[in-house]
Amino acid sequence: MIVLHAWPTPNAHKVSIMLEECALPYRVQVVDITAGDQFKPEFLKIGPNNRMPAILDEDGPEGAPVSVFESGAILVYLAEKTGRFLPASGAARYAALEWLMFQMANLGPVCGNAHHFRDAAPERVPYAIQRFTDEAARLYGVMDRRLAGAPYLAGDDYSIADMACWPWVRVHRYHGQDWAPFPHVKAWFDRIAARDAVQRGMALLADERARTRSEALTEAARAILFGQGRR
Ligand SMILES: N[C@@H](CCC(=O)N[C@@H](CS)C(=O)NCC(=O)O)C(=O)O
Repeated sequence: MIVLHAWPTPNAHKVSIMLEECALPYRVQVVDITAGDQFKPEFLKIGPNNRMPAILDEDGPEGAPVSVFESGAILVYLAEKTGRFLPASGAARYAALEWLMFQMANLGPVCGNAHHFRDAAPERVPYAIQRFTDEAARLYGVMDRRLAGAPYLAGDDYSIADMACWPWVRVHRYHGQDWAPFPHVKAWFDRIAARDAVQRGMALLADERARTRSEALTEAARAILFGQGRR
């Protein structure tokens, strides 16, 4: 059994989608990041960066339990465990890893900051809003050009790279983006949205999802998530 430590945000949806795609048995352990669960010692043992998602696979390599944090690493782990959605070798493997890294190093951090400065920051900082919104637009453009020539980010086949990017693109409005300039991203988005496993993955803690919206955060949750000078 795999235990998915999660709260319903795009980084956790990547993993719930992959678990559903692979039909792996799993249960969800709630990490309410608005209440500070990410700082509890029992979570920090498997998620030392105090960020979810993290997984504990009770049946890891050689049958021993293993934990993995960082959503990109979790996707690679699950792909290698199941032999699915990441080619074992060759150019197609590196194409999938390229676009997975693109998400982890670019799309996620930039769009996260676009969302933060547009909707959550306690003060309006025009330079930051412009900087991250423009950079998000540039990254959507990079994906659009790629998807003009291929159905999926890694090429012909759906992969963990698509699962990493899709939940972020789903909330594009928070990044100050709309579909009009990115028709190939929109077509790709709709193709993936139609998958049954994606719909099941998006049901992760759906009742709690409204609380993750920045406009619905309480002052106490803001202090936990965005407290200045926290360690
Ligand atoms: N690079 C990490 C990012 C994870 C991340 O930023 N998680 C956020 C929610 S989306 C979190 O747990 N935040 C809690 C905090 O900052 O205290 C990953 O992809 O797993």
